[in-house]
Amino acid sequence: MQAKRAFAAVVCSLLCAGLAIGPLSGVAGARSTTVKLDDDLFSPERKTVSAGTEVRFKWIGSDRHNVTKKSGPGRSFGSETTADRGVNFAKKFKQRGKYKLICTIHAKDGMKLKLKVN
Ligand SMILES: [Cu+2]
Repeated sequence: MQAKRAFAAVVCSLLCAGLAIGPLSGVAGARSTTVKLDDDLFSPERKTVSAGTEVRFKWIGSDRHNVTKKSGPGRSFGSETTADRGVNFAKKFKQRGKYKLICTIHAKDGMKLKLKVN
Protein backbone atom coordinates (compact mmCIF):
# COMPACT_ATOMS: atom_id res chain seq x y z
CA MET A 1 0.00 0.00 0.00
CA GLN A 2 2.77 2.40 0.96
CA ALA A 3 4.76 1.64 -2.20
CA LYS A 4 1.72 2.14 -4.39
CA ARG A 5 1.12 5.57 -2.92
CA ALA A 6 4.77 6.59 -3.44
CA PHE A 7 4.62 5.43 -7.06
CA ALA A 8 1.46 7.48 -7.64
CA ALA A 9 3.21 10.55 -6.21
CA VAL A 10 6.14 10.12 -8.61
CA VAL A 11 3.85 9.68 -11.62
CA CYS A 12 1.88 12.75 -10.61
CA SER A 13 4.97 14.94 -10.25
CA LEU A 14 6.21 13.82 -13.68
CA LEU A 15 2.87 14.64 -15.28
CA CYS A 16 2.68 17.99 -13.54
CA ALA A 17 6.19 18.89 -14.72
CA GLY A 18 5.18 17.98 -18.28
CA LEU A 19 2.10 20.17 -18.10
CA ALA A 20 4.14 23.10 -16.80
CA ILE A 21 6.70 22.85 -19.61
CA GLY A 22 4.14 22.32 -22.39
CA PRO A 23 2.60 25.81 -22.64
CA LEU A 24 5.99 27.53 -22.26
CA SER A 25 7.47 25.74 -25.27
CA GLY A 26 4.59 27.15 -27.35
CA VAL A 27 5.73 30.71 -26.63
CA ALA A 28 9.09 29.96 -28.25
CA GLY A 29 7.21 29.70 -31.58
CA ALA A 30 6.78 33.50 -31.77
CA ARG A 31 8.74 34.75 -34.73
CA SER A 32 10.32 37.95 -35.87
CA THR A 33 12.28 38.93 -38.93
CA THR A 34 14.16 42.00 -40.12
CA VAL A 35 13.83 44.12 -43.28
CA LYS A 36 16.48 46.77 -43.91
CA LEU A 37 15.98 50.28 -45.23
CA ASP A 38 18.99 51.25 -47.31
CA ASP A 39 19.58 54.20 -49.72
CA ASP A 40 17.10 53.98 -51.40
CA LEU A 41 15.55 50.55 -51.24
CA PHE A 42 14.10 47.93 -48.96
CA SER A 43 16.29 44.89 -48.54
CA PRO A 44 14.90 42.45 -49.45
CA GLU A 45 12.26 43.93 -51.80
CA ARG A 46 10.04 40.85 -51.54
CA LYS A 47 9.42 38.79 -48.48
CA THR A 48 7.07 36.05 -47.33
CA VAL A 49 6.32 35.49 -43.65
CA SER A 50 3.78 33.46 -41.70
CA ALA A 51 0.87 35.19 -39.96
CA GLY A 52 1.79 36.52 -36.54
CA THR A 53 5.38 37.33 -37.48
CA GLU A 54 6.78 40.61 -36.24
CA VAL A 55 8.67 42.46 -38.96
CA ARG A 56 11.36 44.76 -37.61
CA PHE A 57 12.45 47.57 -39.92
CA LYS A 58 16.09 48.51 -39.58
CA TRP A 59 17.45 51.74 -41.04
CA ILE A 60 20.99 51.17 -42.33
CA GLY A 61 21.32 54.01 -44.87
CA SER A 62 22.05 57.71 -44.49
CA ASP A 63 18.95 59.16 -46.19
CA ARG A 64 15.67 59.89 -44.48
CA HIS A 65 13.14 57.08 -44.93
CA ASN A 66 9.80 55.85 -43.67
CA VAL A 67 7.69 52.71 -43.87
CA THR A 68 4.15 53.40 -45.08
CA LYS A 69 1.43 50.92 -45.94
CA LYS A 70 0.17 51.50 -49.48
CA SER A 71 -2.20 48.54 -49.74
CA GLY A 72 -3.13 45.33 -47.99
CA PRO A 73 -5.47 43.98 -45.30
CA GLY A 74 -6.42 45.93 -42.20
CA ARG A 75 -5.83 49.50 -41.13
CA SER A 76 -3.28 51.83 -42.59
CA PHE A 77 -0.05 52.35 -40.69
CA GLY A 78 3.22 54.12 -41.10
CA SER A 79 6.42 54.96 -39.33
CA GLU A 80 7.95 58.35 -38.76
CA THR A 81 10.35 59.70 -41.35
CA THR A 82 13.87 59.58 -40.00
CA ALA A 83 17.52 59.11 -40.89
CA ASP A 84 18.32 57.56 -37.50
CA ARG A 85 19.98 54.18 -37.84
CA GLY A 86 18.62 51.08 -36.17
CA VAL A 87 15.18 49.54 -35.73
CA ASN A 88 12.79 52.51 -35.78
CA PHE A 89 9.60 50.62 -36.53
CA ALA A 90 8.18 47.15 -35.97
CA LYS A 91 4.84 45.62 -36.79
CA LYS A 92 3.22 42.27 -36.15
CA PHE A 93 1.35 41.05 -39.23
CA LYS A 94 -1.62 39.01 -38.05
CA GLN A 95 -3.78 39.12 -41.18
CA ARG A 96 -2.89 37.00 -44.16
CA GLY A 97 -2.64 38.63 -47.55
CA LYS A 98 -0.45 40.75 -49.75
CA TYR A 99 0.85 44.04 -48.45
CA LYS A 100 2.58 46.78 -50.39
CA LEU A 101 4.79 48.96 -48.26
CA ILE A 102 6.66 51.99 -49.50
CA CYS A 103 8.90 54.80 -48.39
CA THR A 104 6.84 57.84 -49.43
CA ILE A 105 9.99 59.85 -50.16
CA HIS A 106 11.59 57.27 -52.47
CA ALA A 107 8.63 55.29 -53.86
CA LYS A 108 9.19 56.96 -57.21
CA ASP A 109 12.75 55.58 -57.15
CA GLY A 110 11.39 52.10 -56.51
CA MET A 111 11.67 51.94 -52.73
CA LYS A 112 8.89 49.39 -52.29
CA LEU A 113 8.41 46.19 -50.37
CA LYS A 114 6.05 43.41 -51.35
CA LEU A 115 5.22 41.48 -48.22
CA LYS A 116 3.20 38.28 -48.36
CA VAL A 117 1.72 36.98 -45.14
CA ASN A 118 0.70 33.31 -45.24
CU1 LIG B 1 13.26 56.35 -48.46
